[in-house]
Amino acid sequence: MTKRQPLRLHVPEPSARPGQSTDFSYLRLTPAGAARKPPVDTTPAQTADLADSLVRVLDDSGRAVGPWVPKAEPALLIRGLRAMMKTRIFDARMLIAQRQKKTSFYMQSLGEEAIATGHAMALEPGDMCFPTYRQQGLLLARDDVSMVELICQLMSNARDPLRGRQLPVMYSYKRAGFFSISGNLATQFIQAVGWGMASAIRGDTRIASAWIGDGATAEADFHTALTFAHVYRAPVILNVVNNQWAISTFQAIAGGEATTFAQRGVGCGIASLRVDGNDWLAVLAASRWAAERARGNLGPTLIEWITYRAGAHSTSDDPSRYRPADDWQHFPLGDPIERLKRHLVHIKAWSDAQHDVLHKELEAEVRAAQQEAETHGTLHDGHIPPLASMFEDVYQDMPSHLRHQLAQLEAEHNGH
Ligand SMILES: Cc1ncc(C[n+]2csc(CCOP(=O)(O)OP(=O)(O)O)c2C)c(N)n1
Ligand SMILES: [Mg+2]
Repeated sequence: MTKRQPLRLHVPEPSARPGQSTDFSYLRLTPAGAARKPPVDTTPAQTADLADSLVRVLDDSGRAVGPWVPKAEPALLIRGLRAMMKTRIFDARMLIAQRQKKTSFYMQSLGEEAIATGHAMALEPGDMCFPTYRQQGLLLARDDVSMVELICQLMSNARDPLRGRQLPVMYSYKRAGFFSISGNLATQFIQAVGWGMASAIRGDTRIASAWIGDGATAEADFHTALTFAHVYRAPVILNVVNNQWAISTFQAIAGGEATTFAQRGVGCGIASLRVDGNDWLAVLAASRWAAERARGNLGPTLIEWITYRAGAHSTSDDPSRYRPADDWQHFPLGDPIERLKRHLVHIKAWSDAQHDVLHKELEAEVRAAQQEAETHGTLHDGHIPPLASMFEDVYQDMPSHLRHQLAQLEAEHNGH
């Protein structure tokens, strides 16, 4: 009998653990300007090379190069810079608020701010995003929702618009095209495709934008969404934010090793791009390209955004336990804020002095919003919505058993 070697499985590992240094060559980067830009009516199969390379506009010196340079006035770029800085400052303050027990939980988008803020500026009012918990930049890039309202939810106070029924960071703003965040990962993808299909069935003109993380692509919902989006050419943008980590799990465990998440799209017959997510200009250009395809009945587009989750997964996580502490400093795609700033300085539309002034202005704006929100209470001081509010918003007409329980509650309270 031939002696065969025993079978074994391959278990992917990150290239470094705490105390070591990450070898980022696994990212297989291509230079800025190298990726071609196909016409919006390209066939999905013809995007195969773009699902493997990397769409980048900004080079290391801050120049915008290549076919993907978007048409954008400096004023729009400054709006983008402002939105990213505002998001970062907002996150930093809310992280401190959590440490002060003013809110129970927080999730930052540190290092990933370009993706949501750039994407927001490629969409139109009425389009619907189905975000995960790391796309607060979609809201902060536009002024439809005030920071005061967001902070009231974070602090679970008397003005919390969702009255304590969601995790603090899981906003819901239909009026701002921001679908209620669900903690059940990947549901966003099927919901977005369904919403986009409904928009087309009604003969509407609004498109959907779906959001998922690298880790959550391992969920079945991701694949189901791709099938429906492909079959019906649903007017949807399928965003995969590959920030290298899913809590303590490296992206290779979800299937990113030696292939890309963008290639999943091509395999399903969906036009797909792999894009530098820390390059605000590339984010704007790729998002516009995908939005134009969706709006023109040319079908869905999957975009894999390459970025790095610079902060902890959430306030309940300690990344120093599972990855090198200085990883972000070495991430080859850098800091999205610094990169856009460098570009603006390069085209002489911005200066260090202006940057400092804007930073101070935004800090004051966020601080003032927090102070106003705190006048309605924080988690710490127990200014929560009234107990009886848990009976509201469930049924249009409260059924008798709930009316009875509400009466009981009120009787008990009056008795105390
Ligand atoms: C269906 C489901 N499985 C597991 C979880 C627990 N969970 C919450 S966040 C998270 C990691 C997600 O990582 P990724 O999709 O890469 O997104 P990121 O946090 O990096 O933005 C996990 C496993 C969940 N909320 N829902
Ligand atoms: Mg992730």
